[in-house]
Amino acid sequence: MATTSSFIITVFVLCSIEAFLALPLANDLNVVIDTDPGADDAMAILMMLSKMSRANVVAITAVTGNVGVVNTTRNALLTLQVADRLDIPVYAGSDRGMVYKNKIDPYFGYDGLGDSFSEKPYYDFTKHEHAALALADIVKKRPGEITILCIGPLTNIALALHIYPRLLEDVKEVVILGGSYQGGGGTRPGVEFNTYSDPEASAFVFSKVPVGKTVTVIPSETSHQVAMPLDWRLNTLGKLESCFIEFLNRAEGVVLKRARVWSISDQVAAAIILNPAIIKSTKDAYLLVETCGNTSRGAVFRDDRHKTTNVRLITEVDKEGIQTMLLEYLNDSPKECKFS
Ligand SMILES: [Ca+2]
Repeated sequence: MATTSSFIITVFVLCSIEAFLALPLANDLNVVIDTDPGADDAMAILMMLSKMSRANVVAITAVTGNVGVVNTTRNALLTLQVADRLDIPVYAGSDRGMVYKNKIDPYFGYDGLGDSFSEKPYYDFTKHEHAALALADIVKKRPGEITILCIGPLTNIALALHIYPRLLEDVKEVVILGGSYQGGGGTRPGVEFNTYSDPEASAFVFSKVPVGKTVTVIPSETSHQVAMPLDWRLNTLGKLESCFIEFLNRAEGVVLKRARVWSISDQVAAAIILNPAIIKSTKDAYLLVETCGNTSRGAVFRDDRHKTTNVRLITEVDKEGIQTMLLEYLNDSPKECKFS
């Protein structure tokens, strides 16, 4: 009898373990990527779409940033094509900032992907829902389930907040690549590119974070800490036999020719979502965004006297951990390279 009971218990335990292991891990991380590709965005998107990834990418919403929204939308589609994931819906968003027209920066080339791809997937801008509407709709239908990865200016997020004011209450998490909190900047002294591109949008989003909740922010000081040797990008990561890398080597071509170190940013935001264990330190803070001023427009200020906090700043990440992730995630691409 004791043997029979032990057998039943053993079978029960094994079944429970098997059921636990069989849990659909992909479904615990449902992500909308709001993005302005941009070669660094393309790399972040491919990390999210790698077979190594635990994320289920629900949609991509494109915004004007690195280049205009016509290019960022088509670049998002081309990136999905490379990953063989054109099943993921793409929505084009704003072609300008909340108040002013963005200043485009051809850092990654005039088309955002090194001006090196002859074909890009077709997108009919007249037939698709606006990105802000799509964002509001997705979050509204799945309260508490959606993580938004924001790796461009926050125009679409601010517009979605206007349409659906409960957006930040109903998301699971928002991860924002943007701002600098110690004068780091990059675009101007103390001013980071994404907040510089649409300061009114960033100011609005930070001001609407519900009390008791925070959004996660990777400031430029943190991504600057993990800049990598150019030789590592060219001769280690760049030599992987992977369609992702073949695509990214061309997309980053303009930058890699002139760079002294390999700067990464959007990739850090993707990495902390995929593997939070690489976060080494954080600081809760209350952030404000300057929307005026000849030199300070787009600067972010930390208000230490404020009684509540609105952001969780990621202040340090594991550089070697990110290098390992880049090598593993970007090596895991489809066999057929679908770009020309
Ligand atoms: Ca970006």
